[in-house]
Amino acid sequence: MKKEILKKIEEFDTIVIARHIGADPDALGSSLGLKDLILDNYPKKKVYTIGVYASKFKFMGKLDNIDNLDVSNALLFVLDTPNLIRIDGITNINEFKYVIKIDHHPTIDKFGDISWVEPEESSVCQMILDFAYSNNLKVKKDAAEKFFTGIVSDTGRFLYDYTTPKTYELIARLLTENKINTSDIYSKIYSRDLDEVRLQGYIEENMTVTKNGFGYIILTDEMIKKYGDDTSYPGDIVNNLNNINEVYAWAIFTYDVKNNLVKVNVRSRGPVISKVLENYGGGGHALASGARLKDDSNVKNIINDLDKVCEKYSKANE
Ligand SMILES: [Mn+2]
Repeated sequence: MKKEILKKIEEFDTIVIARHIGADPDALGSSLGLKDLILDNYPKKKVYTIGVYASKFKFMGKLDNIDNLDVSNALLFVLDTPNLIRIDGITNINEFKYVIKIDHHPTIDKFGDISWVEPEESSVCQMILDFAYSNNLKVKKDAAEKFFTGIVSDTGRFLYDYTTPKTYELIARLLTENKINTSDIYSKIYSRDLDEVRLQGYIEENMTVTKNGFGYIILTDEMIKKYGDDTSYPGDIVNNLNNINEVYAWAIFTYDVKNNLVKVNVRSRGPVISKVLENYGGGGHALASGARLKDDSNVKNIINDLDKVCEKYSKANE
């Protein structure tokens, strides 16, 4: 698989790299890092990384615009994205000559002329780094920093499931071969606005916890405005509510009035939650999922479904 993918990179002059909407450091690190990797090894290629991102991720690199690009002879990479509707910036992948999917989410849509999907890999950054080393490609500092950022972020600093000996081996080689300033990267990923920290305090104080071990909170537009008016905060905060004895799974529902939707961020330390979110047009990993609802009509249903999943889990583990 990794050899075949390299052959396709060598074959195509124009390469476009896409990833999921609501980009996180793994999505950005893998797409921007793959671009650096290709250009460092094949300087004559034309490579574009597309989509939009929140301003807090500007430090990861610049994105490209392909509005005026003829893609009929281009190779498209879709990274870190299990379903077609979540690809950022592309409505029809069939406009491209050849499509390669690389992902570590469980498959939702099968697509791609090549589909390299490994749900047990910690991150797509880890997969691309593995791809690079397996093919003896040069991994220079620019790419190395992006891969490091994505792996650190998707593993929660080597804390979550799927942080394996392979993760540490790849990181060890990366840090041996590249002088990268890891503390600078950590502070870029983990420095937070006071508003966000205070919003987390509000959530911790006011979250509802059911007798089945499901914790949730609904953030109104008023609350969002009170704490800095940034609807990307909950997506970050949700990762920090782990390891509470009374809570097996937890969710934050956020009214995003500007974009006319309700964002749902869910995490779990046991019960599989992704199936519930898939039923409402979302999805993700077994223990980390989300959805974007076009209105609030299903909020109660999602709360009930997730509570049931926790009930089942708590009964099985009593
Ligand atoms: Mn990822």
